[in-house]
Amino acid sequence: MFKKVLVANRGEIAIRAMRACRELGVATVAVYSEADKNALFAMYADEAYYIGPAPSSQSYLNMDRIIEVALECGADGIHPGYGFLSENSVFAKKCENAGIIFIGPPSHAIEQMGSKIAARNAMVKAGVPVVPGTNKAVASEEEAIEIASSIGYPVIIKASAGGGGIGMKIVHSKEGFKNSLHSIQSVAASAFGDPTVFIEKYVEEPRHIEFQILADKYGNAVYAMERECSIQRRHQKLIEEAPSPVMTPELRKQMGETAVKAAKAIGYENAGTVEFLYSKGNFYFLEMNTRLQVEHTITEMITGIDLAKQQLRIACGEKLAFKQEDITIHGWAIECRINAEDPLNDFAPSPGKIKRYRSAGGPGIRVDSGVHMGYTISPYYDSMISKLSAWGQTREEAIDRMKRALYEYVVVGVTTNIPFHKAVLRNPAFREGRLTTHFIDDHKIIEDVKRVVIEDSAKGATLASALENKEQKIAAITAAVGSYMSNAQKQTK
Ligand code: MV4
Repeated sequence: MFKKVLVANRGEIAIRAMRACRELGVATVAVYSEADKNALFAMYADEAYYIGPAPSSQSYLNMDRIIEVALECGADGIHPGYGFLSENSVFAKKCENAGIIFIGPPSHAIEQMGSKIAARNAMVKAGVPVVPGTNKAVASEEEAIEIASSIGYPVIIKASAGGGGIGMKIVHSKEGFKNSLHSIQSVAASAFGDPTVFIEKYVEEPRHIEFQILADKYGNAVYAMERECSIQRRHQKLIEEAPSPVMTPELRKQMGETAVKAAKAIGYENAGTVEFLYSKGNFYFLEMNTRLQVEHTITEMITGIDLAKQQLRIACGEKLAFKQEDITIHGWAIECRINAEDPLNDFAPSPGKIKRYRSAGGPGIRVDSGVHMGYTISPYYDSMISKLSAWGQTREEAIDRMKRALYEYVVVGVTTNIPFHKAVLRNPAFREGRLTTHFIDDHKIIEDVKRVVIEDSAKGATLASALENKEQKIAAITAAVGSYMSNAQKQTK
Protein backbone atom coordinates (compact mmCIF):
# COMPACT_ATOMS: atom_id res chain seq x y z
CA MET A 1 0.00 0.00 0.00
CA PHE A 2 0.99 3.63 -0.45
CA LYS A 3 2.73 5.49 2.37
CA LYS A 4 1.54 8.94 1.40
CA VAL A 5 -0.86 10.11 -1.29
CA LEU A 6 -1.16 13.64 -2.67
CA VAL A 7 -4.66 14.52 -3.81
CA ALA A 8 -4.48 16.84 -6.83
CA ASN A 9 -8.00 18.15 -6.50
CA ARG A 10 -10.28 20.17 -4.23
CA GLY A 11 -13.70 20.08 -2.59
CA GLU A 12 -15.74 17.00 -1.92
CA ILE A 13 -13.77 14.67 -4.19
CA ALA A 14 -10.49 15.57 -2.47
CA ILE A 15 -12.13 14.60 0.81
CA ARG A 16 -13.53 11.41 -0.75
CA ALA A 17 -10.07 10.31 -1.89
CA MET A 18 -8.53 11.21 1.48
CA ARG A 19 -11.22 9.27 3.33
CA ALA A 20 -10.16 6.16 1.40
CA CYS A 21 -6.52 6.87 2.30
CA ARG A 22 -7.36 7.32 5.97
CA GLU A 23 -9.19 4.00 6.13
CA LEU A 24 -6.18 2.29 4.56
CA GLY A 25 -3.69 3.98 6.88
CA VAL A 26 -2.20 6.11 4.09
CA ALA A 27 -1.02 9.63 4.94
CA THR A 28 -2.70 12.42 2.98
CA VAL A 29 -1.42 15.58 1.32
CA ALA A 30 -3.66 18.35 0.03
CA VAL A 31 -2.67 21.06 -2.41
CA TYR A 32 -4.74 24.23 -2.42
CA SER A 33 -5.11 27.49 -4.27
CA GLU A 34 -5.42 31.01 -2.92
CA ALA A 35 -9.24 30.63 -3.02
CA ASP A 36 -9.14 27.43 -0.96
CA LYS A 37 -6.98 28.60 1.95
CA ASN A 38 -9.77 27.92 4.43
CA ALA A 39 -11.38 25.02 2.62
CA LEU A 40 -12.34 21.88 4.50
CA PHE A 41 -10.35 19.52 2.30
CA ALA A 42 -7.10 21.34 3.03
CA MET A 43 -7.75 21.03 6.76
CA TYR A 44 -8.73 17.38 6.45
CA ALA A 45 -5.32 16.39 5.09
CA ASP A 46 -2.30 15.48 7.22
CA GLU A 47 -0.27 18.05 5.26
CA ALA A 48 -1.39 20.85 2.96
CA TYR A 49 0.61 22.97 0.52
CA TYR A 50 -0.23 26.17 -1.29
CA ILE A 51 0.23 25.81 -5.05
CA GLY A 52 -0.90 29.09 -6.57
CA PRO A 53 -3.55 31.69 -7.36
CA ALA A 54 -7.26 30.90 -7.64
CA PRO A 55 -7.53 30.39 -11.43
CA SER A 56 -7.11 26.65 -11.96
CA SER A 57 -4.64 27.20 -14.79
CA GLN A 58 -2.27 28.55 -12.12
CA SER A 59 -3.06 25.99 -9.42
CA TYR A 60 -5.01 22.76 -9.90
CA LEU A 61 -3.86 22.46 -13.51
CA ASN A 62 -0.22 23.32 -12.79
CA MET A 63 1.27 19.87 -13.39
CA ASP A 64 4.90 20.66 -12.63
CA ARG A 65 4.13 22.49 -9.42
CA ILE A 66 1.95 19.62 -8.16
CA ILE A 67 4.58 17.00 -8.98
CA GLU A 68 7.22 19.18 -7.32
CA VAL A 69 5.16 19.25 -4.11
CA ALA A 70 4.66 15.48 -4.28
CA LEU A 71 8.40 14.90 -4.63
CA GLU A 72 9.27 17.36 -1.87
CA CYS A 73 6.91 15.83 0.66
CA GLY A 74 7.67 12.25 -0.29
CA ALA A 75 4.29 11.20 -1.67
CA ASP A 76 4.40 7.90 -3.55
CA GLY A 77 1.02 8.33 -5.24
CA ILE A 78 -1.16 11.09 -6.71
CA HIS A 79 -4.94 10.82 -6.78
CA PRO A 80 -6.35 13.17 -9.44
CA GLY A 81 -10.07 13.08 -8.48
CA TYR A 82 -12.34 14.11 -11.36
CA GLY A 83 -12.01 17.10 -13.69
CA PHE A 84 -8.75 19.10 -13.60
CA LEU A 85 -5.86 16.73 -14.42
CA SER A 86 -7.74 13.48 -14.02
CA GLU A 87 -7.98 12.69 -17.74
CA ASN A 88 -4.78 14.36 -18.80
CA SER A 89 -2.44 11.78 -20.31
CA VAL A 90 0.49 14.22 -20.19
CA PHE A 91 0.06 14.52 -16.42
CA ALA A 92 -0.22 10.73 -15.98
CA LYS A 93 3.01 10.42 -18.02
CA LYS A 94 4.76 13.08 -15.94
CA CYS A 95 3.83 11.19 -12.77
CA GLU A 96 5.13 7.96 -14.27
CA ASN A 97 8.39 9.72 -15.22
CA ALA A 98 8.79 11.23 -11.75
CA GLY A 99 8.45 7.79 -10.15
CA ILE A 100 5.10 8.65 -8.59
CA ILE A 101 2.13 6.37 -9.13
CA PHE A 102 -0.79 8.08 -10.88
CA ILE A 103 -3.89 6.61 -9.25
CA GLY A 104 -5.79 6.00 -12.45
CA PRO A 105 -5.28 4.27 -15.77
CA PRO A 106 -1.99 4.18 -17.70
CA SER A 107 -1.37 7.29 -19.83
CA HIS A 108 -1.82 5.35 -23.08
CA ALA A 109 -5.38 4.35 -22.10
CA ILE A 110 -6.28 7.97 -21.30
CA GLU A 111 -4.82 9.06 -24.61
CA GLN A 112 -6.67 6.45 -26.65
CA MET A 113 -10.03 7.25 -25.05
CA GLY A 114 -9.32 11.00 -25.36
CA SER A 115 -9.50 10.73 -29.13
CA LYS A 116 -13.09 9.80 -29.93
CA ILE A 117 -12.16 8.52 -33.41
CA ALA A 118 -9.38 6.32 -31.99
CA ALA A 119 -11.74 5.08 -29.28
CA ARG A 120 -14.48 4.28 -31.82
CA ASN A 121 -12.07 2.37 -34.01
CA ALA A 122 -10.64 0.42 -31.08
CA MET A 123 -14.18 -0.51 -30.07
CA VAL A 124 -15.15 -1.62 -33.58
CA LYS A 125 -12.04 -3.80 -33.65
CA ALA A 126 -12.94 -5.31 -30.27
CA GLY A 127 -16.50 -6.09 -31.36
CA VAL A 128 -18.13 -3.43 -29.18
CA PRO A 129 -21.23 -1.90 -30.85
CA VAL A 130 -20.88 1.75 -31.86
CA VAL A 131 -23.37 4.09 -33.53
CA PRO A 132 -23.07 3.87 -37.36
CA GLY A 133 -20.62 6.54 -38.48
CA THR A 134 -17.18 7.40 -39.82
CA ASN A 135 -13.90 5.78 -38.87
CA LYS A 136 -11.81 8.81 -39.82
CA ALA A 137 -11.78 12.58 -39.84
CA VAL A 138 -14.31 14.32 -42.07
CA ALA A 139 -12.69 17.26 -43.80
CA SER A 140 -15.06 18.70 -46.40
CA GLU A 141 -18.74 19.47 -46.72
CA GLU A 142 -19.04 17.21 -49.81
CA GLU A 143 -17.53 14.32 -47.89
CA ALA A 144 -19.88 14.95 -44.95
CA ILE A 145 -22.96 15.00 -47.20
CA GLU A 146 -21.90 11.76 -48.87
CA ILE A 147 -21.41 10.00 -45.51
CA ALA A 148 -24.66 11.37 -44.10
CA SER A 149 -26.70 10.14 -47.05
CA SER A 150 -25.24 6.67 -46.65
CA ILE A 151 -26.02 6.43 -42.90
CA GLY A 152 -29.24 8.47 -43.09
CA TYR A 153 -30.34 11.69 -41.35
CA PRO A 154 -30.33 12.96 -38.66
CA VAL A 155 -26.59 12.79 -38.03
CA ILE A 156 -24.37 14.38 -35.42
CA ILE A 157 -21.04 16.10 -36.02
CA LYS A 158 -18.64 15.58 -33.12
CA ALA A 159 -15.19 16.85 -32.27
CA SER A 160 -12.77 13.94 -31.98
CA ALA A 161 -10.97 15.59 -29.06
CA GLY A 162 -14.29 16.61 -27.47
CA GLY A 163 -16.52 14.88 -25.00
CA GLY A 164 -19.02 15.96 -22.44
CA GLY A 165 -21.04 17.84 -25.03
CA ILE A 166 -18.80 20.63 -26.29
CA GLY A 167 -18.27 20.66 -30.04
CA MET A 168 -21.30 18.80 -31.30
CA LYS A 169 -24.04 19.60 -33.80
CA ILE A 170 -27.09 17.72 -34.98
CA VAL A 171 -27.75 17.92 -38.71
CA HIS A 172 -31.18 17.04 -40.13
CA SER A 173 -30.60 17.48 -43.85
CA LYS A 174 -28.03 18.19 -46.52
CA GLU A 175 -28.59 21.95 -46.10
CA GLY A 176 -27.74 21.64 -42.42
CA PHE A 177 -24.07 21.09 -43.24
CA LYS A 178 -23.78 24.64 -44.63
CA ASN A 179 -21.37 26.38 -42.24
CA SER A 180 -21.91 23.88 -39.40
CA LEU A 181 -19.03 21.57 -40.36
CA HIS A 182 -16.62 24.49 -40.38
CA SER A 183 -18.04 26.02 -37.23
CA ILE A 184 -17.63 22.76 -35.28
CA GLN A 185 -14.11 22.45 -36.68
CA SER A 186 -13.17 25.90 -35.41
CA VAL A 187 -14.88 25.39 -32.04
CA ALA A 188 -12.91 22.13 -31.71
CA ALA A 189 -9.67 23.84 -32.70
CA SER A 190 -10.02 26.59 -30.12
CA ALA A 191 -11.48 24.43 -27.30
CA PHE A 192 -9.30 21.34 -27.71
CA GLY A 193 -6.46 22.42 -29.98
CA ASP A 194 -7.59 19.84 -32.53
CA PRO A 195 -10.05 20.64 -35.38
CA THR A 196 -10.72 16.97 -36.22
CA VAL A 197 -14.42 16.11 -36.47
CA PHE A 198 -16.35 12.95 -37.37
CA ILE A 199 -19.95 12.01 -38.07
CA GLU A 200 -22.34 9.55 -36.46
CA LYS A 201 -25.98 8.66 -36.91
CA TYR A 202 -27.89 10.74 -34.35
CA VAL A 203 -29.75 8.53 -31.88
CA GLU A 204 -32.95 10.34 -30.90
CA GLU A 205 -34.32 10.37 -27.33
CA PRO A 206 -31.72 7.98 -25.96
CA ARG A 207 -31.11 6.98 -22.37
CA HIS A 208 -27.64 7.50 -20.96
CA ILE A 209 -26.53 4.30 -19.25
CA GLU A 210 -22.98 3.84 -18.04
CA PHE A 211 -21.17 0.82 -16.63
CA GLN A 212 -18.66 1.09 -13.82
CA ILE A 213 -15.68 -1.16 -14.36
CA LEU A 214 -12.65 -2.11 -12.27
CA ALA A 215 -9.52 -3.62 -13.82
CA ASP A 216 -6.30 -4.67 -12.13
CA LYS A 217 -2.77 -4.91 -13.55
CA TYR A 218 -3.08 -8.66 -14.17
CA GLY A 219 -5.81 -8.73 -16.77
CA ASN A 220 -8.70 -9.17 -14.32
CA ALA A 221 -11.66 -6.91 -14.96
CA VAL A 222 -15.20 -6.78 -13.62
CA TYR A 223 -18.23 -4.55 -14.03
CA ALA A 224 -19.81 -3.06 -10.90
CA MET A 225 -23.20 -2.70 -12.59
CA GLU A 226 -24.69 0.38 -14.23
CA ARG A 227 -25.90 3.89 -13.51
CA GLU A 228 -28.58 5.76 -15.39
CA CYS A 229 -27.71 9.42 -15.88
CA SER A 230 -30.48 10.63 -18.16
CA ILE A 231 -31.57 13.59 -15.99
CA GLN A 232 -29.14 16.21 -17.25
CA ARG A 233 -29.13 19.69 -18.64
CA ARG A 234 -26.67 20.89 -21.24
CA HIS A 235 -24.54 17.83 -20.49
CA GLN A 236 -24.47 18.65 -16.78
CA LYS A 237 -25.79 15.60 -14.97
CA LEU A 238 -28.15 16.52 -12.14
CA ILE A 239 -29.69 13.25 -10.95
CA GLU A 240 -28.28 9.76 -11.37
CA GLU A 241 -29.51 6.41 -10.19
CA ALA A 242 -28.33 2.85 -9.92
CA PRO A 243 -29.40 0.44 -11.19
CA SER A 244 -31.15 1.67 -14.37
CA PRO A 245 -34.95 1.31 -14.41
CA VAL A 246 -34.80 -0.26 -17.90
CA MET A 247 -32.28 -2.92 -17.06
CA THR A 248 -33.02 -6.65 -17.17
CA PRO A 249 -30.57 -9.29 -15.92
CA GLU A 250 -29.93 -10.38 -19.52
CA LEU A 251 -29.28 -6.87 -20.84
CA ARG A 252 -27.09 -6.10 -17.83
CA LYS A 253 -24.94 -9.15 -18.46
CA GLN A 254 -24.65 -8.26 -22.15
CA MET A 255 -23.81 -4.59 -21.59
CA GLY A 256 -21.57 -5.32 -18.60
CA GLU A 257 -19.56 -7.91 -20.49
CA THR A 258 -19.30 -5.47 -23.39
CA ALA A 259 -17.96 -2.79 -21.03
CA VAL A 260 -15.33 -5.20 -19.72
CA LYS A 261 -14.41 -6.11 -23.29
CA ALA A 262 -14.01 -2.41 -24.09
CA ALA A 263 -11.71 -1.90 -21.11
CA LYS A 264 -9.60 -4.96 -21.89
CA ALA A 265 -9.27 -3.95 -25.54
CA ILE A 266 -7.29 -0.86 -24.60
CA GLY A 267 -5.31 -2.34 -21.71
CA TYR A 268 -7.30 -0.39 -19.15
CA GLU A 269 -6.35 -0.45 -15.47
CA ASN A 270 -8.09 1.02 -12.39
CA ALA A 271 -11.67 2.32 -12.09
CA GLY A 272 -13.36 3.56 -15.24
CA THR A 273 -16.76 4.06 -16.79
CA VAL A 274 -18.01 2.94 -20.18
CA GLU A 275 -20.84 5.17 -21.40
CA PHE A 276 -23.55 3.82 -23.65
CA LEU A 277 -26.48 5.32 -25.49
CA TYR A 278 -29.50 3.09 -25.10
CA SER A 279 -32.48 3.33 -27.41
CA LYS A 280 -35.25 0.90 -28.28
CA GLY A 281 -33.46 -2.18 -26.98
CA ASN A 282 -30.13 -1.33 -28.64
CA PHE A 283 -27.01 0.03 -27.00
CA TYR A 284 -23.98 1.77 -28.45
CA PHE A 285 -20.58 2.67 -27.03
CA LEU A 286 -20.35 6.43 -26.59
CA GLU A 287 -17.16 7.19 -24.69
CA MET A 288 -15.09 5.97 -21.80
CA ASN A 289 -14.43 8.10 -18.75
CA THR A 290 -11.01 7.25 -17.43
CA ARG A 291 -11.53 8.53 -13.90
CA LEU A 292 -13.56 8.10 -10.73
CA GLN A 293 -16.84 9.84 -11.49
CA VAL A 294 -18.94 12.25 -9.47
CA GLU A 295 -21.76 9.70 -9.34
CA HIS A 296 -19.63 6.78 -8.12
CA THR A 297 -21.39 7.03 -4.73
CA ILE A 298 -24.57 5.31 -5.92
CA THR A 299 -22.59 2.36 -7.26
CA GLU A 300 -20.92 2.10 -3.87
CA MET A 301 -24.32 2.08 -2.22
CA ILE A 302 -25.82 -0.73 -4.31
CA THR A 303 -22.72 -2.94 -4.58
CA GLY A 304 -21.03 -2.28 -1.24
CA ILE A 305 -17.71 -1.80 -3.06
CA ASP A 306 -15.59 1.15 -1.93
CA LEU A 307 -14.47 2.35 -5.35
CA ALA A 308 -11.97 4.91 -4.06
CA LYS A 309 -10.24 2.26 -1.94
CA GLN A 310 -10.23 -0.11 -4.90
CA GLN A 311 -8.47 2.58 -6.91
CA LEU A 312 -5.67 2.76 -4.35
CA ARG A 313 -5.36 -1.03 -4.11
CA ILE A 314 -5.26 -1.50 -7.88
CA ALA A 315 -2.78 1.36 -8.39
CA CYS A 316 -0.25 -0.10 -5.97
CA GLY A 317 -0.42 -3.48 -7.63
CA GLU A 318 -2.94 -5.52 -5.67
CA LYS A 319 -5.04 -8.10 -7.47
CA LEU A 320 -8.81 -7.66 -7.54
CA ALA A 321 -10.02 -9.56 -4.48
CA PHE A 322 -13.39 -10.46 -6.00
CA LYS A 323 -14.82 -11.95 -9.15
CA GLN A 324 -17.78 -10.93 -11.29
CA GLU A 325 -20.09 -13.43 -9.58
CA ASP A 326 -19.23 -11.89 -6.18
CA ILE A 327 -20.75 -8.54 -7.22
CA THR A 328 -24.48 -8.28 -6.58
CA ILE A 329 -26.99 -5.46 -6.47
CA HIS A 330 -28.53 -4.63 -3.14
CA GLY A 331 -31.42 -2.16 -3.32
CA TRP A 332 -31.53 1.11 -5.23
CA ALA A 333 -29.64 4.40 -4.95
CA ILE A 334 -30.20 7.91 -6.29
CA GLU A 335 -27.88 10.90 -6.27
CA CYS A 336 -28.91 14.55 -6.46
CA ARG A 337 -26.18 17.07 -7.14
CA ILE A 338 -26.88 19.99 -4.84
CA ASN A 339 -25.47 23.05 -6.60
CA ALA A 340 -25.37 26.74 -5.76
CA GLU A 341 -27.27 27.72 -8.88
CA ASP A 342 -30.65 29.17 -9.71
CA PRO A 343 -32.90 26.83 -11.70
CA LEU A 344 -35.26 29.76 -12.31
CA ASN A 345 -32.50 31.83 -13.88
CA ASP A 346 -31.20 29.35 -16.44
CA PHE A 347 -29.25 27.59 -13.68
CA ALA A 348 -26.91 30.57 -13.30
CA PRO A 349 -24.23 29.93 -10.65
CA SER A 350 -24.92 31.57 -7.30
CA PRO A 351 -21.58 31.73 -5.50
CA GLY A 352 -21.36 33.38 -2.10
CA LYS A 353 -21.34 32.73 1.60
CA ILE A 354 -23.37 29.90 3.12
CA LYS A 355 -24.84 31.66 6.15
CA ARG A 356 -26.82 28.77 7.61
CA TYR A 357 -26.33 25.15 6.75
CA ARG A 358 -27.66 21.83 7.86
CA SER A 359 -27.35 18.80 5.65
CA ALA A 360 -29.77 15.88 5.64
CA GLY A 361 -29.18 12.64 7.50
CA GLY A 362 -30.99 9.61 8.80
CA PRO A 363 -31.56 6.15 7.31
CA GLY A 364 -30.08 5.51 3.88
CA ILE A 365 -28.68 9.01 3.38
CA ARG A 366 -25.11 9.81 2.37
CA VAL A 367 -23.77 13.33 1.96
CA ASP A 368 -20.45 13.99 0.23
CA SER A 369 -19.54 17.61 0.63
CA GLY A 370 -16.65 20.00 0.91
CA VAL A 371 -18.58 22.86 2.48
CA HIS A 372 -19.71 23.90 5.96
CA MET A 373 -21.62 26.74 7.62
CA GLY A 374 -19.78 29.99 6.98
CA TYR A 375 -18.04 28.65 3.87
CA THR A 376 -17.88 30.87 0.79
CA ILE A 377 -18.48 29.17 -2.55
CA SER A 378 -15.90 30.58 -4.93
CA PRO A 379 -16.80 31.75 -8.43
CA TYR A 380 -13.54 30.20 -9.69
CA TYR A 381 -14.67 26.57 -9.56
CA ASP A 382 -17.83 24.52 -10.00
CA SER A 383 -20.80 25.46 -7.85
CA MET A 384 -21.36 22.08 -6.22
CA ILE A 385 -22.40 22.22 -2.58
CA SER A 386 -22.74 18.50 -2.07
CA LYS A 387 -23.78 15.19 -3.49
CA LEU A 388 -26.85 13.91 -1.73
CA SER A 389 -27.30 10.17 -2.16
CA ALA A 390 -30.22 8.09 -0.92
CA TRP A 391 -30.44 4.32 -0.68
CA GLY A 392 -33.56 2.18 -0.32
CA GLN A 393 -34.49 -1.48 -0.60
CA THR A 394 -36.56 -0.54 -3.64
CA ARG A 395 -36.56 2.37 -6.09
CA GLU A 396 -39.70 3.72 -4.40
CA GLU A 397 -38.02 3.72 -1.01
CA ALA A 398 -34.92 5.43 -2.42
CA ILE A 399 -37.13 8.15 -3.98
CA ASP A 400 -39.12 8.63 -0.76
CA ARG A 401 -35.92 8.90 1.26
CA MET A 402 -34.47 11.40 -1.18
CA LYS A 403 -37.63 13.51 -0.95
CA ARG A 404 -37.40 13.37 2.82
CA ALA A 405 -33.71 14.32 2.73
CA LEU A 406 -34.43 17.27 0.42
CA TYR A 407 -37.07 18.37 2.91
CA GLU A 408 -34.44 18.29 5.68
CA TYR A 409 -31.69 20.06 3.76
CA VAL A 410 -31.19 23.70 4.74
CA VAL A 411 -28.93 26.07 2.85
CA VAL A 412 -29.23 29.79 3.55
CA GLY A 413 -27.25 32.51 1.83
CA VAL A 414 -26.90 31.11 -1.67
CA THR A 415 -29.61 30.03 -4.10
CA THR A 416 -29.61 26.29 -4.63
CA ASN A 417 -31.13 23.83 -7.06
CA ILE A 418 -32.91 21.95 -4.26
CA PRO A 419 -36.35 23.03 -5.61
CA PHE A 420 -35.36 21.54 -8.97
CA HIS A 421 -34.67 18.18 -7.35
CA LYS A 422 -37.96 18.32 -5.47
CA ALA A 423 -39.79 19.00 -8.73
CA VAL A 424 -38.18 16.05 -10.52
CA LEU A 425 -38.68 13.64 -7.64
CA ARG A 426 -42.41 14.30 -7.44
CA ASN A 427 -42.90 14.03 -11.20
CA PRO A 428 -45.03 10.96 -12.07
CA ALA A 429 -42.88 10.06 -15.10
CA PHE A 430 -39.77 10.07 -12.92
CA ARG A 431 -41.46 7.87 -10.38
CA GLU A 432 -42.42 5.47 -13.16
CA GLY A 433 -38.81 5.43 -14.37
CA ARG A 434 -39.66 6.89 -17.77
CA LEU A 435 -36.42 8.80 -18.34
CA THR A 436 -34.67 10.19 -21.39
CA THR A 437 -31.95 12.78 -21.87
CA HIS A 438 -34.77 15.23 -22.78
CA PHE A 439 -36.64 14.69 -19.50
CA ILE A 440 -36.34 18.25 -18.11
CA ASP A 441 -37.81 19.89 -21.23
CA ASP A 442 -40.29 17.13 -22.08
CA HIS A 443 -41.89 17.33 -18.64
CA LYS A 444 -41.67 21.12 -18.21
CA ILE A 445 -39.82 20.66 -14.93
CA ILE A 446 -38.97 24.37 -14.60
CA GLU A 447 -42.69 25.20 -14.42
CA ASP A 448 -42.98 22.88 -11.45
CA VAL A 449 -39.84 24.33 -9.86
CA LYS A 450 -41.72 27.65 -9.70
CA ARG A 451 -44.54 25.94 -7.79
CA VAL A 452 -42.07 24.27 -5.41
CA VAL A 453 -40.42 27.62 -4.70
CA ILE A 454 -43.78 29.19 -3.82
CA GLU A 455 -44.67 26.27 -1.55
CA ASP A 456 -41.27 26.37 0.15
CA SER A 457 -41.31 30.11 0.68
CA ALA A 458 -44.45 29.82 2.83
CA LYS A 459 -42.64 27.39 5.11
CA GLY A 460 -39.53 29.52 4.81
CA ALA A 461 -41.34 32.54 6.22
CA THR A 462 -41.98 30.63 9.44
CA LEU A 463 -38.31 29.83 9.62
CA ALA A 464 -37.33 33.41 8.90
CA SER A 465 -39.31 34.70 11.85
CA ALA A 466 -37.74 32.04 14.08
CA LEU A 467 -34.32 33.16 12.90
CA GLU A 468 -34.98 36.61 14.36
CA ASN A 469 -34.95 35.03 17.79
CA LYS A 470 -31.49 33.90 18.88
CA GLU A 471 -32.64 31.02 21.02
CA GLN A 472 -34.87 29.52 18.37
CA LYS A 473 -32.25 29.91 15.69
CA ILE A 474 -30.50 26.56 15.91
CA ALA A 475 -33.68 24.55 16.29
CA ALA A 476 -35.23 26.44 13.42
CA ILE A 477 -32.35 25.67 11.10
CA THR A 478 -32.62 22.06 12.16
CA ALA A 479 -36.33 21.74 11.56
CA ALA A 480 -36.73 23.97 8.58
CA VAL A 481 -37.32 23.60 4.93
CA GLY A 482 -34.89 26.11 3.67
CA SER A 483 -33.89 25.95 0.05
CA TYR A 484 -35.26 29.39 -0.70
CA MET A 485 -34.77 30.81 2.77
CA SER A 486 -32.60 33.70 1.68
CA ASN A 487 -35.49 35.00 -0.41
CA ALA A 488 -38.07 34.37 2.31
CA GLN A 489 -35.94 36.36 4.74
CA LYS A 490 -35.76 39.28 2.39
CA GLN A 491 -39.52 39.24 1.92
CA THR A 492 -40.29 39.36 5.64
CA LYS A 493 -37.95 42.25 6.40
C1 MV4 B 1 -24.79 11.26 -29.27
C2 MV4 B 1 -26.18 11.43 -29.14
C3 MV4 B 1 -26.98 10.86 -30.09
N1 MV4 B 1 -26.44 10.17 -31.11
N2 MV4 B 1 -24.30 10.58 -30.32
C4 MV4 B 1 -23.55 14.07 -25.61
C5 MV4 B 1 -22.22 14.28 -24.98
C6 MV4 B 1 -21.27 13.37 -25.62
N3 MV4 B 1 -20.75 12.52 -24.61
C7 MV4 B 1 -22.03 12.63 -26.65
N4 MV4 B 1 -23.41 13.03 -26.56
C8 MV4 B 1 -24.38 12.53 -27.37
N5 MV4 B 1 -23.93 11.80 -28.42
C9 MV4 B 1 -25.12 10.05 -31.20
N6 MV4 B 1 -24.61 9.38 -32.24
C10 MV4 B 1 -26.66 12.16 -28.07
C11 MV4 B 1 -25.77 12.71 -27.17
C12 MV4 B 1 -26.37 13.45 -26.12
C13 MV4 B 1 -26.34 13.00 -24.80
C14 MV4 B 1 -25.64 11.86 -24.42
C15 MV4 B 1 -25.62 11.45 -23.12
C16 MV4 B 1 -26.30 12.18 -22.16
C17 MV4 B 1 -26.96 13.30 -22.49
C18 MV4 B 1 -27.00 13.74 -23.80
C19 MV4 B 1 -27.71 14.89 -24.14
C20 MV4 B 1 -27.73 15.31 -25.43
C21 MV4 B 1 -27.05 14.61 -26.41
